[in-house]
Amino acid sequence: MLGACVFLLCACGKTTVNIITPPDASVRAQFGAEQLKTTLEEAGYNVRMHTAASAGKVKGKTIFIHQKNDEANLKKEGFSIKTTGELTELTGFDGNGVIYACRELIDHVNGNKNLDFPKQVTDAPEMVLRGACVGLQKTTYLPGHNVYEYPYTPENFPWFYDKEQWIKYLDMLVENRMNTLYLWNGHPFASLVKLKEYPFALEVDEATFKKNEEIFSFLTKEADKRGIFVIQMFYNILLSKPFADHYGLKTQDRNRPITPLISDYTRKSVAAFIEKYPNVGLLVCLGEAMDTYEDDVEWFTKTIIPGVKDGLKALGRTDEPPVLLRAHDTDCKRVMDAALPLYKNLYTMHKYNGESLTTYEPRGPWSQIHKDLSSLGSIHISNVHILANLEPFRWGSPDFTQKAVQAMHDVHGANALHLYPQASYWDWPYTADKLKDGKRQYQLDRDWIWYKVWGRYAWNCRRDRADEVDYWKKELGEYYGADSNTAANILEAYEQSGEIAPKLLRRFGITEGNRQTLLLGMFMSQLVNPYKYTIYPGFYESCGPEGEKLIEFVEKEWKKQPHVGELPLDIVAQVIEHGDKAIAAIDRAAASIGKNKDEFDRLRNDMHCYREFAYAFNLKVKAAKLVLDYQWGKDMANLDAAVPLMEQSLEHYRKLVSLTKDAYYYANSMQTAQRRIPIGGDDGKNKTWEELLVHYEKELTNFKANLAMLKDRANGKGVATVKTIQALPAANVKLAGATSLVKLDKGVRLFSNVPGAVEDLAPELVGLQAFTFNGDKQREVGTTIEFEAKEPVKLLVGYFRDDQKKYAKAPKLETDAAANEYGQAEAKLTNAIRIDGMPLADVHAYHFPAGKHKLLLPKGYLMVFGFTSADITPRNAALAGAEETMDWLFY
Ligand code: ADA
Repeated sequence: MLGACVFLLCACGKTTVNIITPPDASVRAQFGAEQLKTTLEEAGYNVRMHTAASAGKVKGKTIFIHQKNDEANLKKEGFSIKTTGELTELTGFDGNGVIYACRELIDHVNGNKNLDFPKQVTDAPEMVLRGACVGLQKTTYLPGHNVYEYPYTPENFPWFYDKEQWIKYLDMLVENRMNTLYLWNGHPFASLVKLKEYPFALEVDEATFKKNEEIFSFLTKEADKRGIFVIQMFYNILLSKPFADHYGLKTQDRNRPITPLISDYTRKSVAAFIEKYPNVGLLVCLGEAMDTYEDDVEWFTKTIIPGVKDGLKALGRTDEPPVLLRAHDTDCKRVMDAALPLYKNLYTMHKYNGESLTTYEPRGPWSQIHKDLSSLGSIHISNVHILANLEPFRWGSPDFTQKAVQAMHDVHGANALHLYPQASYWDWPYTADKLKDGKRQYQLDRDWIWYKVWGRYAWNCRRDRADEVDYWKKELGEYYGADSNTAANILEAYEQSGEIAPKLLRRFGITEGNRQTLLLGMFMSQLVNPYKYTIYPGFYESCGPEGEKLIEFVEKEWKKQPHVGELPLDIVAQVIEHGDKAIAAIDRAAASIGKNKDEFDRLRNDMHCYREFAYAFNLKVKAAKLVLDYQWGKDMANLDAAVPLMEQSLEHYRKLVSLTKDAYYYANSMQTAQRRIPIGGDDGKNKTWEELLVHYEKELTNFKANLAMLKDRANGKGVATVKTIQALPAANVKLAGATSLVKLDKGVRLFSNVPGAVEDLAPELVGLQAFTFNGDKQREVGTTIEFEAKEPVKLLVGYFRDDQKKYAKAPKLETDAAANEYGQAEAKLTNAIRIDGMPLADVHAYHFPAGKHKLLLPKGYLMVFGFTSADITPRNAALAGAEETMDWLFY
């Protein structure tokens, strides 16, 4: 029978290729060989598989696979390929080395369509971990749940149970030489393990639990075969909902102390997980639901590590599987210093440019964090986190990526990569694209180039740029069935457009965090007074080259001071040029696309979107510059001149609306009140350009009206109305526990341990029932407010404007996704109260419905000014002095 087949195949004129594997080939080596076989067969060859023992004397083209870790010239995961005559020998240092050697030949067969394999190649990856993540997260919160809380169920994540899709994903990772897969979830344990001591903690039903066990083992087995290590990420301190309900606790509360119960539950969860899934690593986020660095150290050393050790002990293991520690929302170096004596195999991870992609020239305090961590000597992973400024358009600039990976090595000292999806992280596996047939597009299909660019440079970022251009032309030409010229144009479009969002965010943004969705645009008020929106500290210093914000630039112009670094007007000039070049290139390519035409049309549309966006932004920046000139020179002509620029900006924005209306469901995939810039994303609103247009039209109308009013005033016509500010009425609530209250006014003391009294305060606050505290006690145990309200109320909390450790930290969405849980993220009144000898303070309002409530506030000095039901108009109460800001012109 076999003879007959061989004869038949030979009769069809197929060339035969022999693949010889070692008799004791590892699972990975076998997998590599199988993949090679499939590729050769698909390319029209007849493949015969042999083992070294049974091969005998084979004739013709032969690929001999070896796995040897004693070859002097080979490194971990490395390989060599040697071809002499008809014989090509592949030698992998380990299983992964064999897989990658096979992939090298696969790429050769696919790219060159021949068997002229390289005479001699030796290669190995630069980065030791190269991986991507998938979020078991959703665009909105589940009812009754908070951020990150998504049990693993077929209802929540149908795709998670789709084996075919996983195979496709894992194969994509292998194709890109990636060796790690991360799964992100708040608290995965209660979906994956049962605890004898806490059986009620399980948050999925029996049938789902079985499915989870099954799919987890499937996934880890298939991943392992491909040389991929699966790592489960989790946040702390999160409790399963049924566990929390059982004990009357919240699932997460940043300000609660560590208790023996929650520590024991978590320790047992971790132990059970390690015991049950010995091949799955853990990625630990010591936050966001945990407040102080002291707690972080304690939690990691006394709960997490003991949990891992308990699991290992139960298995009788003495080795230490890797445990990865995120630097997000903690002092990672401090935690590492405390943990390393207890557990050696620790890795660190930190965000590359925060939650956006902004630069390949990182610097400043965030680079220092990387340097401190990489100098510990353990493996340091660079995390290309949520790309908040790239959502939702296509992005794939090889040049930018290569330079970014070089910076990871050279500036940060990182030697591993963790990669988020390019867009739509919270909506995995789908993209935001609206397809003509009403189906959803898969990220894996659309964003192939995203994984390819990062995978390629994680392997080796020192490749020659000229060769790289050829390489990407070939890849793009292959994908779009296009000739080299056309492919060069597509590449040009990617590289030009790839600069737009990074440059604009780093020069004009409020934050790199997903608090901001850049590609929806920004308000004039945000351009002329960014400080009002709380620029995230460290962002400008870290996420781009040195330069000036628009507001600084204009000030220097007026003061005739020298400019430094990257300047805002240069940047907008550059981005419109990038936009023009991108569309010129993509339009040139359009006539010669042979394959994937629909996808090309979408890519082309994205390029046009980027260009309109750049134009709209440029004109707005120019208008904002004139408004800032008015701030300094009081020349009304500047304001007049801003109007047509804003109008023209809107024209481009309208084009953007029409380009996106039928192309995109949304811009941002995190569709919650956590998104604040350009405008709140509460209840999934304000996620399309069409929705934003209305707001941008309104800001122009407001501006025109305010300008008319200014002119009237200048002509002595309008009457300047001076609004008197009313005190907020105190709301009636029933307080639980012993509380000491005082009627708020000048001269009262709010801290029993501080001599200073209230020196000055915003009129809104006068007469409210403020609490008095002992600040030292607040530092030690935090502040708890328990009350019952008959109607919806706001609790007013004062945070000092000072980052010394003794003061409680105001809510910050960049490190605490729950920081707007009560609508408290932004200060309502800034510079609103001064106590003798203490810094000025801002007032945040925590909103509560009628009912009983218990609120834990962070540790450190803070003030509580009592309750009101009245609306509060946000404003700068200006106790620091009335700085003139121009944002009012747009309200
Ligand atoms: C911020 C961000 C979250 C998440 C988090 C993290 O809080 O808003 O969406 O990305 O960081 O885990 O880094």
